[in-house]
Amino acid sequence: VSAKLYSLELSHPSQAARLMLELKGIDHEVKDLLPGFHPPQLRLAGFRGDTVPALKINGRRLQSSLAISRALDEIQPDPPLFPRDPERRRAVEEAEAWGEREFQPVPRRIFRWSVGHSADLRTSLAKAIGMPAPGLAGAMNIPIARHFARKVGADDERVRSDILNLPALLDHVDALIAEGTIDGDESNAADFQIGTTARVFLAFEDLAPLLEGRPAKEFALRILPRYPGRIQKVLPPQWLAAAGLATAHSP
Ligand SMILES: N[C@@H](CCC(=O)N[C@@H](CS)C(=O)NCC(=O)O)C(=O)O
Repeated sequence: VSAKLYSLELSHPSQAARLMLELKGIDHEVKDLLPGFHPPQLRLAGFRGDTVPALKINGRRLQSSLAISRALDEIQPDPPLFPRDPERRRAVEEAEAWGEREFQPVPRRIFRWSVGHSADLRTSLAKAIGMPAPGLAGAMNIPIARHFARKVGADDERVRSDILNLPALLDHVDALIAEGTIDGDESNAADFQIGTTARVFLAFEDLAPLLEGRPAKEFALRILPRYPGRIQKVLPPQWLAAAGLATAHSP
């Protein structure tokens, strides 16, 4: 089996796909695309959609973390990403689907809103990917940053409510851990889908405190010990306070 994973370094579902390839022991190359220029790069590699993870494996082109988890189980059944017991399999599929549909988009919207609103963050991201003159590159990237925020509906109202709802989403992750659907002895597709998303929240300086003391935090760090990004404090203090987060302005 030879595999090439197209990824964005900070993309949590791309990290999930990489971890699943590692679990399967499938030899693979990871190609990190240039953020903002990834759609034409993916087109050139023969993919139809704009999103990563995208995987070339055995002559097939797969796009979306859900398609990748299933294909990997077909190509290399052991160790399985979905339990063989039908009832447990259904629980894992449901948790994975929830993770992809409800949980995964949240840090993406908050991240893209943040990039569109913070020159400091744009500069540090430009620096991290080795752009020359990062301050200038960061300033020129406002239209690109806002385009990608609009593409996922990351407007003020949506992001404010994402932050407000985050404790309820983390409650759901903790419940899935408590019932044993995720965070068991053998990692499954839902572990990678949900664990990588939970891990990204720890990289947001504003949001990490929401995970403090939760089983979701240990779980996220176990699934993805190192995440390459760090998102400094850029979110409006009123939005954070509404989600129960103390801010610098609180007593
Ligand atoms: N939900 C899909 C899509 C993932 C997705 O939206 N990935 C983001 C990066 S985290 C992306 O590639 N976005 C590109 C774009 O919006 O142009 C999956 O799980 O594969």
